[in-house]
Amino acid sequence: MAASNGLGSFEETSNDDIKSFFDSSPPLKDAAEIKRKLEEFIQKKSFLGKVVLVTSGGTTVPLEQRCVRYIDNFSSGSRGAASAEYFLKAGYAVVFLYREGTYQPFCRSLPNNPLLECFEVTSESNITARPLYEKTVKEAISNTHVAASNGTLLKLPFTTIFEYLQNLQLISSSMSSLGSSALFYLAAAVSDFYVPWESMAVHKIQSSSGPLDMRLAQVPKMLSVLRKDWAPKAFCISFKLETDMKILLEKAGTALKKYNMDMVVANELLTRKEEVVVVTKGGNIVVQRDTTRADADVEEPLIKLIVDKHSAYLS
Ligand code: PAZ
Repeated sequence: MAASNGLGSFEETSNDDIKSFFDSSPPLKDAAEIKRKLEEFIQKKSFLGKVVLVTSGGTTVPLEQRCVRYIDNFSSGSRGAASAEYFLKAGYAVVFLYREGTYQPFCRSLPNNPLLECFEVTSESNITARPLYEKTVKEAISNTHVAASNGTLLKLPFTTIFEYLQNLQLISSSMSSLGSSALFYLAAAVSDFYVPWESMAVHKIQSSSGPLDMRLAQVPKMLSVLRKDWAPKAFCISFKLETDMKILLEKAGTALKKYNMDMVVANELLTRKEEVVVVTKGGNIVVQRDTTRADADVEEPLIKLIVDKHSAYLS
């Protein structure tokens, strides 16, 4: 399945396409509660400064309404989690819209099962971090606590393409009140194709019916409506992932113009942790990881660049 911020190829998406996508989607669970949390978060933050939406991880496309099988989009969530950390350090409030089960801010260097691997029972009433993980665990706990007590990190999970886009719409319209202080950093890998809910099998598809022949519809291009209607004044950054370097910059450049983005971050699958190219109307900027430091992330210079550009945009 192709992945490209819901961009796919570059045909126009009409408001009718968008409306019919949302009308036919299964209702978002807890939508009222998500809206309430967002409003509380944004109202508080709007007095203090800048708010960024970081999207992270891949969306699934269910094949059955009572879903047993689905198509997935590649993304570990490492980019989004690392970026959220650097935005928090730069003083932003962060709405972190993430795929359930993917990397989380401040916990990227912990093993998958931190409780069992990082801690040991030292006496009947004591559990302590094992020496190997002590520093990482301390940092993870204190950074998470700082974000929680400052109220600067709001985490919202998604799994399916329907949940992702419904959340994106809710968050964008809540953030539109922030005007140009709002930053959209759309690093999630979003399905380009999906099975519309009303034409989806209800129950598990049976192999006894023979080979599976399935037609996928195109996901409407939400970036254009986000830019035009949902958050017209915000600073918008989308991502472009390709595996063929020859087409990467051209596709990123097309997305920049077509969706009127402020930046498109272009990355190639195998080198994405080392280097990205930030495509802007003023030219391309290559951003690389500091290779003299083993634990340096490419997100560190990337977020610094974005924070500077967003400040310039605000002033
Ligand atoms: O999540 P991760 O760190 O494994 O990978 C990040 C990424 C490649 C998914 C992201 O940088 C990206 O390019 N997202 C947009 C993908 C796309 O839809 O083109």
